[in-house]
Amino acid sequence: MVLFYMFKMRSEAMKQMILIATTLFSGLALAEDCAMTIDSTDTMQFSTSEMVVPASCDSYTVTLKHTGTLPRNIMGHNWVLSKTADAQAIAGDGVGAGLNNDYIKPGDGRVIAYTKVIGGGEETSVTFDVNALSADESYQFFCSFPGHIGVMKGALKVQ
Ligand SMILES: [Cu+2]
Repeated sequence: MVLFYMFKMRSEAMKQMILIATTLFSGLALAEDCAMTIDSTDTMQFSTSEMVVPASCDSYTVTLKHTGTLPRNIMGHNWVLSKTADAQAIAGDGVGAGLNNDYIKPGDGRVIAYTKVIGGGEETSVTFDVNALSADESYQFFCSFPGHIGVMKGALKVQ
């Protein structure tokens, strides 16, 4: 009888533990879905050319890492989000704005979100409102460091 009790208690405890583990894991998975990390390199590359933002997220956080070693004034990168149709013009105006403005024209209303420009070994992040985006619109993410948008760009979808 005592043995049976012990067994029963152990299996109850095990059930509790599994329940807690499952709850923790699903909480983590939800948080992961509304955030993403993207790497950038000394060879002027982003680690992905497509990003998908779940429409179920209220906000979405992009963390940009620079895995290289070159300084931000030589091989700096940022992560900028806009409608695809606006990207080239934003990058063009960004050249004139300079590094002090992270190569983004101050107050540029076409920019949906952007990070500061970082150099090798650094990381930064930006959080934006997903409700302001539309699943029907074509969005592009890119780096506005002069000359980088040619290769450092990709599509961002909301779905
Ligand atoms: Cu860049």
